[in-house]
Amino acid sequence: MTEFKHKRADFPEDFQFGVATSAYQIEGHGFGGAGRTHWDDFAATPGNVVRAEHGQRACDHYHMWEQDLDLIAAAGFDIYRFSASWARVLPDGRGAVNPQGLDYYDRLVDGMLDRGIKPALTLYHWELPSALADLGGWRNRDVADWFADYTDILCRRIGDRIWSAAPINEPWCVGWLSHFMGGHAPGLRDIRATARAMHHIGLAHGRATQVMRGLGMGNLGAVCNFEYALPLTDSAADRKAAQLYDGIYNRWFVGGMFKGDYPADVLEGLGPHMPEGWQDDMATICQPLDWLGLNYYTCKRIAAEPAAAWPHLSEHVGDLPKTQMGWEICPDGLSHFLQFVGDYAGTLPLYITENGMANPDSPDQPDHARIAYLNDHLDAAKAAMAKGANLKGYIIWSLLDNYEWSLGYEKRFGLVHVDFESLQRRPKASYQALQKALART
Ligand code: GCO
Repeated sequence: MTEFKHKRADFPEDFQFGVATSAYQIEGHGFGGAGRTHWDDFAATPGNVVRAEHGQRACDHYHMWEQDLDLIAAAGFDIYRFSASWARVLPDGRGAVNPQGLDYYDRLVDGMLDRGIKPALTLYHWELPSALADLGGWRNRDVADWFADYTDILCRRIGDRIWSAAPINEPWCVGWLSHFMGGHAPGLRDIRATARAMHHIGLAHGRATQVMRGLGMGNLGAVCNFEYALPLTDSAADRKAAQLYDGIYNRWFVGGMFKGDYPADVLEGLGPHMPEGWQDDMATICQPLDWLGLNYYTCKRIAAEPAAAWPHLSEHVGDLPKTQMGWEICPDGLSHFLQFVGDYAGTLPLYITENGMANPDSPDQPDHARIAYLNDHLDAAKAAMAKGANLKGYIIWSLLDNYEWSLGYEKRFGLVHVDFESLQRRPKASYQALQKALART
């Protein structure tokens, strides 16, 4: 497939398109006085990251940002969803500010506005300052205050020009993937740490939201990731296991943030490990929000494992065609979640804040698979809109090939190819197809 089936004109007038990136994955953390992060520590530990790759140089967006913003503008995107690095602003996570860091985000935001691009800020996309990790990181309740202070310092500088803001990207990854599964920094496999992190993330979200409201910022939301949980077989046990997986992955954070309540099935397992008095925090976690962002990539097949420890389940991959990540391509899940989140977000505007695929792209090979993937997911989005989902925008992960965390630089998610030796950027066929589809006629 070489063309997009969908055109801008096929969507409502106020529907917007965008691209997303994150700080540690593209900026080059070795530049500009940024402090050490727990991702630098995680990557420096054998076995955590493919080839021990890290984000010290990444795409060198720190120096090449003008060129990258030009690419966003030239494609016709309305929104750029970017993140700021806590350790670039506050190298030790609190205390001394790095003025170069604030200057950098200031330039970046002005650069977006100069090009007619709306800045959609995420405050935390996973690079916790190492100095805070030393103090327990997300396990320490104080993280909510540290995060509120960082939010205040950054947003006093750039908040007046931000179009939208969300505190924490993909709470499930920050909590469960990083503290229960050990797949992301800090690489823990510990249920007590998990329960605490999963609660303190919500608290930090709530506190940061209060700070931004206090500064007069509007259009504040949350960005959660959702994975479509399907039972491996039709047995009652597998169906129950899939439901619990759904609770942990898809219902815990929106439950806290939109209802001030955690799902009972998940509390059965996490409850005994929660910090004392957690119930008193629910009002802070549940702040009024202006929108909900959904990051969606794939489905998972879940089987019951009665002999294993809670949550007594195992994860499997089914037979659908797969991306370079080995993730099944399952657009049905996207329509499902666009309906499902209505139970939490009501009639608030929804944004797909991430969707996209990794593909083994080379500059001379058109990425037709990505065009098909995006087309199919836009089909699913439109189906949900036809059923009433209040979807207002579609943001693609990602602008550039970048640092795919524990999988290093091998998995290419970009609309633009990056040669990690020369750092040369080359728009892929998907970029060109989107440029045509987004043109205002
Ligand atoms: C995410 C992430 C990105 C990943 C992408 C692909 O929010 O999950 O924001 O950092 O690179 O999802 O795995």
